[in-house]
Amino acid sequence: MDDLLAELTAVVGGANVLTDPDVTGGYTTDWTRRFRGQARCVIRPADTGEVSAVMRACALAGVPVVPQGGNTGLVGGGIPIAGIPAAGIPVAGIPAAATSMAGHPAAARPGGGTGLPVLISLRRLRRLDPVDTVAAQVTAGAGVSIAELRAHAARAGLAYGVDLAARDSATVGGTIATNAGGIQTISYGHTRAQLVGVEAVLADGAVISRLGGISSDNTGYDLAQLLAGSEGTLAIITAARLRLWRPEPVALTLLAGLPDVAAAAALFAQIRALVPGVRAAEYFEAAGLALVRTHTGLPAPLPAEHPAYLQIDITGTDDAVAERLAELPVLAGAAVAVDGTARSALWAYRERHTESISAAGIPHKLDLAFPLTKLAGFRHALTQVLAEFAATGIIFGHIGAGNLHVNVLGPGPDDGAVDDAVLALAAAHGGTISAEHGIGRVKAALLHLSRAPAEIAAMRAVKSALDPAGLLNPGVLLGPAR
Ligand code: FAD
Ligand code: 2HG
Ligand code: ZN
Repeated sequence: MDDLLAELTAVVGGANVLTDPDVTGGYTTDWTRRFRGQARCVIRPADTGEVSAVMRACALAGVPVVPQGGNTGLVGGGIPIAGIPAAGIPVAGIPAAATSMAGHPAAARPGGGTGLPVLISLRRLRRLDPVDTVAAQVTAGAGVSIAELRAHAARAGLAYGVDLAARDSATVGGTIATNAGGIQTISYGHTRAQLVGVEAVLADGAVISRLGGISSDNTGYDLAQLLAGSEGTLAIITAARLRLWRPEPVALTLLAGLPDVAAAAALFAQIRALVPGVRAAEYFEAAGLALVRTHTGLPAPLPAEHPAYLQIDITGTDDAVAERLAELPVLAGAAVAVDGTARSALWAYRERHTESISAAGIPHKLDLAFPLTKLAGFRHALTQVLAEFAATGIIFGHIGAGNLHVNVLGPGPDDGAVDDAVLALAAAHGGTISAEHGIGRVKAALLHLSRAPAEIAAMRAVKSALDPAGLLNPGVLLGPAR
């Protein structure tokens, strides 16, 4: 056993230092199976003190650290790479030397420590304090899942603003690190909008803590906001003070069949103008619905088939909402669900897209957003680009937030050409290359498509200030200097 391993074992106990590849494989392969890495070991600390001691030991040894929560991330950000990514990420079935990061240029990086990284799993940080119903806040450990957090808030009559299909595994820490969005962002915003404060461990092991719950706190830089979307590159989040909401219940869910994304965006705008409480607005297409039905055995949601679908959750009283929606003839053939069971049944068509796509192959996942007026132009051009790669596109997303998740099946997992082409197309159409999943390792070399050189330089300066040796999640977010 090397010195570092011995020291880490002394901190977390032998049972929480994992080295057996059969066990660590679940941590070093990502959810999509597209990215695979290698760790010196997986460390499972139980509390903030242990995380701090682990970071101190790794910093002294100059060994990089990859933080991981539920491992549901979709951009290779929580997967340790063999050494620094000089040879890129080994992808499914392909030796590291034969490939680079999803086909992008290998990301050489200054700093980053030496040797295989330590993967630090935060899942055991399971603190969950009683809900403060007056302030509508709660403190949760980084390892608490979003489903557990939502259930805890619901028992106190409140709601957590972020919800996503990965809710059973995705963690508080991981969703802050990626600034996760999900199905309710048009009502409550991304994860950063839920943050009152965080507790985190810096690269040298120092702990910063702001869990006091003072919502009027104007004392300088907001470090919690800095960590939202930092993807494990600036600090390890150990707990968070989170805002909760007193929501009006959803009155109905409707699913309408439409000719295309332009019609879906237009109908969303019409409904939003008619009824104040649009909680969620989601989009999917015939190809995705077909995969979901094949994978799940679900029946067709509507009597007729359509090229595109818009799904909407609306709050308010049933009668008032129904009266207003009756003004829209396009909704005549829509499915409407009012009770919880029927609503969940309708939501399954949208929520089961990700697993159904993975059942069909290893997808290239691209996660874009546009101003609503630009969605149709991009969608039209995308068909042409995908045809050039003989690829199948499964397109769906949180249309209310201008988001389209483009999943591409066909090209091999190591072939990044289609990724590059779709991301460049998105940028050319005024879109962003990440709506909610983040940049991770797979898009690090392409950050310039969405961020100006001065912005990237400012981000690098922040990174260098907080992590001068480049030990935290090397290769993620800030790719090679250009
Ligand atoms: P991980 O995957 O473990 O890590 C993600 C990133 O955060 C990595 O860079 C990692 O290093 C870093 N990290 C993790 N924990 C910490 C910590 N404590 N401190 C510092 N850094 C940390 N995303 C959305 O935004 N919206 C969706 O609707 C959505 N739906 C999904 C549905 C499915 C079925 C799946 C599989 C994924 C979905 N995702 C969605 C993506 C994913 O769930 C989110 O990115 C989520 O935030 C990841 O959380 P995690 O705990 O699994 O983090
Ligand atoms: C969703 O909105 C998730 O369902 C996953 O963000 C998207 O699988 C995807 O590409
Ligand atoms: Zn999403």
